[in-house]
Amino acid sequence: MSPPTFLLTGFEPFGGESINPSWEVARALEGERFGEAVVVASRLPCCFGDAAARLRQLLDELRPQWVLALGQAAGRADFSIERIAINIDDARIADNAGAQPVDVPVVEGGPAAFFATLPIKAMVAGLREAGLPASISQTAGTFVCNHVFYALMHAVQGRAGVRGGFMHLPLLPEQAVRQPGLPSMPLSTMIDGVRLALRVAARHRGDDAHQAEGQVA
Ligand code: PCA
Repeated sequence: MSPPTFLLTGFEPFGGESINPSWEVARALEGERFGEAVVVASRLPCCFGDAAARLRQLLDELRPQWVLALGQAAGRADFSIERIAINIDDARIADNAGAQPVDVPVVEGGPAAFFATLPIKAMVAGLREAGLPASISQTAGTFVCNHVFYALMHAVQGRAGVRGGFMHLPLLPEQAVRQPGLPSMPLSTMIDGVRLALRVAARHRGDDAHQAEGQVA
């Protein structure tokens, strides 16, 4: 029997950038093993529709047991683990194919939202214990990252034992140097943190950790 798969996706660059930390991290972890689990990395286009279609194809081909999608979030300063995917595309900028949907559902007729099913609080706790800054985010935005996160959670609902989630990463220093004031994190730190988060997720059994990670508006 083939080993259980941990699918790790990243995105191609977008918004005028020439690099996207999410793909740099994913490809660095390709082939790593956590106990039984082996990481398969894949790069998604930053395009509404195509990104979700590619992800669904990967889910059908690989039948992964865990899925973590990664994305870049300029302005975020830590490992930002998303709690909730919402059924809306509302693009402030065009995607890489020039599409800019406004108030279009990701899945026509789908539920308003899905929660991540990876142990997100245990992942945050594990990162902090290792001295890496991490938090739960209550919104993945309404661009292609949320689109993929929603498509993922919609696709794996009802697939027994499959756990999915999304993590946003800060800019790389080489990106932030052109955008003064925005936080950044070195690639090696991002790789260490995502590796740790995958290990926590692959080992976790039972309910997620119980600790407050909410926000007061
Ligand atoms: N970040 C974008 C899309 C691709 C990416 O890496 C987002 O947050 O929606």
